[in-house]
Amino acid sequence: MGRSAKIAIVGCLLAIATGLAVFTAMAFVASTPPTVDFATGHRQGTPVNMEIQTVGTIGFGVHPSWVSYLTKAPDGSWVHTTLWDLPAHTTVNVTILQYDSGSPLRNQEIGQVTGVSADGRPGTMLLNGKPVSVVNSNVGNGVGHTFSAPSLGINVPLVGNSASANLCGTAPCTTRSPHNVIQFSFTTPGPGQYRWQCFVPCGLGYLYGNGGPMQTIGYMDGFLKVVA
Ligand SMILES: [Cu+2]
Repeated sequence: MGRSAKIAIVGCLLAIATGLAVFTAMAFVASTPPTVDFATGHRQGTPVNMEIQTVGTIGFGVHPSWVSYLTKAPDGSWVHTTLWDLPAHTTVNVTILQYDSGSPLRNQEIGQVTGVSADGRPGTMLLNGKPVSVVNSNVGNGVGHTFSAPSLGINVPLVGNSASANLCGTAPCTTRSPHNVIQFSFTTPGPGQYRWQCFVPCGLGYLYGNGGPMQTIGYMDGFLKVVA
């Protein structure tokens, strides 16, 4: 093989390697969900009002069959993400629209409401307007997901809808579909990154239900990015 042929082959290999590196980097950047900003422009002493939803199937993107959370941005649009910038030492009033079905919990402990309050009562959420402190998932429609932030002591069980109802299959869901409204408040700590996630093994089709969406930021886990 002549010298110029060798140079051409090396050049080709180098071009392929560079292409792969760029492709991998782009795929990584593109797969990181956006962060919804509730911190910029926040007036100190006022609460942050936040609306999120849980769906049984996201219905679009690379994993259309996966369960997911979505977040309503301050401009009113629904964003497929679980990452939020929040101001420190601030009351956050959360409304969760739960569009998924549920099942009995394997661990009854996560049927308890902890680390949040409703109507000034600690350890309480409002389920369709009624105060609830613990959910017995063995009756009714069970629990579909939880909103849990272990380092903040937060756990909120999200009661399911009847699986035989005509449940929403493509997000963002609207309140025309069957849903439960869960409301609670908590106070953000000082600046830092605080993991939150669902603790129901809801990753259907994955080992023990704990793979897939349970392991993927933007679906069943995310971060409270608390800023000063
Ligand atoms: Cu879940």
